[in-house]
Amino acid sequence: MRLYDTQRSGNAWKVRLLAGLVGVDLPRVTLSIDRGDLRDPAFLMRNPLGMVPVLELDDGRTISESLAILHYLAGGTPFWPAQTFAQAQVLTWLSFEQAQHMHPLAQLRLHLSLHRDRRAEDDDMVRCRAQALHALAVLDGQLARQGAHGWVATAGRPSIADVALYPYTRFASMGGIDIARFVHLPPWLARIEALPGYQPLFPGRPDLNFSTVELRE
Ligand SMILES: N[C@@H](CCC(=O)N[C@@H](CS)C(=O)NCC(=O)O)C(=O)O
Repeated sequence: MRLYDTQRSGNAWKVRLLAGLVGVDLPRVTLSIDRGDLRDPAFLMRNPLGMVPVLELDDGRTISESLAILHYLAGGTPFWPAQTFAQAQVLTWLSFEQAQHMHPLAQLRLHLSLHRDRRAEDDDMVRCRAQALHALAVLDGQLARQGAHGWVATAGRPSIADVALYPYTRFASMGGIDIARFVHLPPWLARIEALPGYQPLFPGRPDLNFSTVELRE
């Protein structure tokens, strides 16, 4: 099994994070968007959408979309609960992540920190900021309901909902959002970072979680 990713992809970070938490060794094939690797015909055979992450199984079959990969890797582990009701709760928050959370936070990080091709005052960035603040407020409210040491979907223990929501919440400051304005988010991020097997964005380098440059291979 191997993971196609890019160095700074938050969606691929979800997968590497879960692999670390469940103790799965996941070799990486790290591609570069700037080099055009995601438009390469060989990569498009693996994922016609031209996006990472992609998980390639040993028999050559592939799974794309971060949440589908998380579901695949979490099967049989506590990160995918056994009870149907708890599974439904997890799916609710995974759906929230894709529909409301990831996109505005990713756009802010991409344009204000990585590409630096927009100003915070630009209309689309103002819109993304409002959407991101709303999503973070919803997440903060959910964590408040789950109690002081609770997790997003399953109060008693972390699930793939926590894993999926972690990277782009962690990146919020790169989009100009001060996470400290939300009472419950910083301790939840710290709880995830204290889990055995936690993986930073760059292996062994938690100081590079907010890196704006690709490291040379
Ligand atoms: N819904 C997808 C989104 C994946 C996604 O946006 N991947 C980005 C990297 S984080 C990508 O591959 N972008 C390619 C491009 O911008 O050309 C998921 O959750 O996996």
